[in-house]
Amino acid sequence: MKTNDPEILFAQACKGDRVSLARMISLIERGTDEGDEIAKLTFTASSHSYTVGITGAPGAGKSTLTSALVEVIRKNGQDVAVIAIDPSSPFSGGAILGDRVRMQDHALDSGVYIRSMATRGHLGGLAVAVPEASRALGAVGFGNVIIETVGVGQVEVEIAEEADTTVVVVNPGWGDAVQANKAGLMEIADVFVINKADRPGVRETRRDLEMMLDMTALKGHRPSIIETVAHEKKGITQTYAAIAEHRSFATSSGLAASRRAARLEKELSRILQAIIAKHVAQSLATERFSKVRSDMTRGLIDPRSAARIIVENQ
Ligand SMILES: Nc1nc2c(ncn2[C@@H]2O[C@H](COP(=O)(O)OP(=O)(O)OP(=O)(O)O)[C@@H](O)[C@H]2O)c(=O)[nH]1
Ligand SMILES: [Mg+2]
Repeated sequence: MKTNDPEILFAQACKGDRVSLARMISLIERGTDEGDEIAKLTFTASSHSYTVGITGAPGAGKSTLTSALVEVIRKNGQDVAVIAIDPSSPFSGGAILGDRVRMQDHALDSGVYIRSMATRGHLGGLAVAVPEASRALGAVGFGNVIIETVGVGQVEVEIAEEADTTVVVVNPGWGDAVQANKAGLMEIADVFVINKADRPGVRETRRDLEMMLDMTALKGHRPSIIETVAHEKKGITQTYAAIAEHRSFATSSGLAASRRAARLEKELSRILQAIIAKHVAQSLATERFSKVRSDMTRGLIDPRSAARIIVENQ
């Protein structure tokens, strides 16, 4: 029986029903009323999950690394969910198909859940839908949630930043660290991974990263720099250890709690902005302000005065 009832879906998903879980995330993604209800229902139950953001340039090896990390987490006896962001940008370049292939290793494992997400009309977009989905996954029992997003574009970088621990993946070679810096990834990294360390230029990249870290105002924790060859599963336990080390620092120093609070504030602001934007669009579509608008287009009043009249007459 197909149901969109939030309480039933949540209860079923808690019992391990993947179809219900998938539907919960889809409802959140689409921003339906049921999705809002699910976000509400799962909010308080989600507090025990830990989120790790994995970001970096397209093709840096994020999915390969994620898949290898999933294996390590499973060996430690923990459950893990992965959200792969499929941006509606030209950078997604077949990523999802690639991810499916790479993630196939885990397809039959009941302790792993892999899901891609895209913008599907959620009010507030992915920057709100992803944390809601992530909390829903936490609420149904996933202690770890990994969010993979390409480190290009403001929304994607913001999503990666809003994890408890953010891993930035770069590749060896001249300029990659500099590119990461330009994309705004330097400030958000808690752990750096130089993946494809089987290629030349690792030493130079490490040096560039160290130099940039020396110049960056640190948030009390200098990010470790780990070298990996993800497709050969080299350096993965070290990466996991660096994440765990940051996690214990963040937890004991209060950083995790303050970041979570800041994240919720941002989410609130995004939701409010989206509501207001929708309200504005609806209000402009009515006849009520047609005179103000025609006065403006005829040059009788300026846009700022027109805006003030509209705001004051809401
Ligand atoms: N030589 C080498 N190739 C690697 C390594 N890790 C991953 N690759 C390859 O790099 C390519 C891209 O890997 P992905 O894991 O799909 O990279 P991604 O960052 O998830 O890519 P997008 O999601 O499309 O941005 C694949 O062909 C991988 O097999 C590595 O350590 N060394
Ligand atoms: Mg990928």
